[in-house]
Amino acid sequence: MTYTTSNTNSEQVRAFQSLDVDQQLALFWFIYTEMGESITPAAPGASTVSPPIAEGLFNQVKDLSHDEQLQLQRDLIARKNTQFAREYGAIGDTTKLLFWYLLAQGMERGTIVPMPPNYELTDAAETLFSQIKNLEFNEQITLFRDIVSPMGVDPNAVELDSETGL
Ligand code: 45D
Repeated sequence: MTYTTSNTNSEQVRAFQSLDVDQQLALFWFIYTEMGESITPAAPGASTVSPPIAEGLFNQVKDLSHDEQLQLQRDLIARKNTQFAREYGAIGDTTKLLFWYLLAQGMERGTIVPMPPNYELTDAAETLFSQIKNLEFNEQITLFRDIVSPMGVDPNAVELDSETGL
């Protein structure tokens, strides 16, 4: 099955991006816990996803300290120009989704920095969360792809960064 990228979710994408970085991470976590079992990464021949590439990126994160893991995720959302952000930016959208999914699973298993207990969403994030819960599964997938797609840095779309040399 293919999921086309469309503009129908663009309002929600904008709402997501207008949250501060930590709220984006927190909301994304709550979405994961909500979707839980409905995500089936093992779907045979699933679209254009590349599991080895997602796992390669995930393993890089797994080996970092918890503080570094959190910083790396914040940097991806903030599109900070790092080596990792460029690797992320070079992969396909569905593979990006799988990478985030692996991170969320790592949080459950304790290999990735967990959510602090009792962390609360702002009203804006809560509102968006309710809207997302009301979307059809396919609409949710499309929305998440549109959210994770522009994270990181597309290595083909930026000039050399004088600060980082990347
Ligand atoms: O201290 O076609 C805060 C595939 C506060 C298969 C924090 C798929 C401060 C192929 C920032 C909150 C499976 C790929 C800490 C399709 C603080 C295919 C930390 C579908 C510690 C369609 C917060 C895949 C953190 C799908 C660390 C639907 C938050 C995948 C981290 C969906 C949050 C994936 C994370 C989802 C959330 C992943 C990592 C919803 C990940 C969500």
